[in-house]
Amino acid sequence: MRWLVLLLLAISSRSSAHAALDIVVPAYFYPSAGSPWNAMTAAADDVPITAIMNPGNGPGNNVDGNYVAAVNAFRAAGGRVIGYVYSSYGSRPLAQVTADIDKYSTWYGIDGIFVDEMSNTGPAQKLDYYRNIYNHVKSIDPVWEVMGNPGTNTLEQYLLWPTADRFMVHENVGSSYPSYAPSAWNANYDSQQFVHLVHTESSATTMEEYLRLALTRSTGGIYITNDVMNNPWDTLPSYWQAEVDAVAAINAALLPADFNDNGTVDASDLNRWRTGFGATGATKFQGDANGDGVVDGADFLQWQQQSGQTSLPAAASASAVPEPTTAALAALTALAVAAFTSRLPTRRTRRHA
Ligand SMILES: [Ca+2]
Ligand SMILES: [Ca+2]
Ligand SMILES: [Ca+2]
Repeated sequence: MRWLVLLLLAISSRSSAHAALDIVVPAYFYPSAGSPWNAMTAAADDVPITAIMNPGNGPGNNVDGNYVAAVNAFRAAGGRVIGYVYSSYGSRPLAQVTADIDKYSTWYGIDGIFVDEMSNTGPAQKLDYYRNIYNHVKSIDPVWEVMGNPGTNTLEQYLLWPTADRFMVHENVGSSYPSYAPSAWNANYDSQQFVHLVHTESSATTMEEYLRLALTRSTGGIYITNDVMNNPWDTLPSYWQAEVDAVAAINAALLPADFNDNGTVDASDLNRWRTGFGATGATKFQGDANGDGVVDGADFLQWQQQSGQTSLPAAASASAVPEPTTAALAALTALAVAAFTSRLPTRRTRRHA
């Protein structure tokens, strides 16, 4: 009867565990009075925002009190800040990169490091170079994030080595975004590990379409701006508030049982739950819908309740994974229930051991 208890518990303790979209802002603007840092701070309790601070093509020569104040206010409001360093595609001396990282660590209370100009090819020495940067950041604080920016698709080895926690795999003009195709391997990982930047997109309507499109493209981090080259990152977009509101609306509609974050709850999500069944310390990507870190029957129940639902308007979901037939879904459900119930005794034994 324990399975029944588990299911009843699941019904009573349903909560949301969204892999929410995170707005990743290259915040390459000085925090003077009335700067865009204020608008970011005002939005930081509405949506997840990661701001990349960049005082002077890196941390600059001295700690800057205006940056301290802006960063602290933004983080107090819920925002996250990572510090910009450049790597010249692996040719900048490693000691210079780590010295910049150490300055951020000494001068500012932040959440990690953004490594710009990341190479996206071999040989292994390149991967080692970036792994050394990664290890240096983690030696300062294991919870500090490393975001790498190849600016375009990259090799899976960069993720596996590892060289970064998140990868910026699109940085280009708005007109190129519809035809962009992420590397196929991205879909095998948590969408939160990938970030897309789009600049030179003048239309707020198109911006909203691209946000929904991004959801179907294995990305959890996004930023769209109407600012243009040569520096599209020294202002916030004129439609900033509309972008914040649109991301907040998308996040509110995200389905906890959409384990692969493609906007639709279907058989592919159930497969992910089956693979992850029994896992602890698990993420949504592994099948944990209710955010308790365990993949179990409670999460299956959420999948069942949300099956067939989509978090995307019709236009954007048209390109999503095809719907499985009802019969296929029923068969998968039966398999899943069998897997679930047959493994319960093991779990019960473990609990009493
Ligand atoms: Ca500009
Ligand atoms: Ca899905
Ligand atoms: Ca769970």
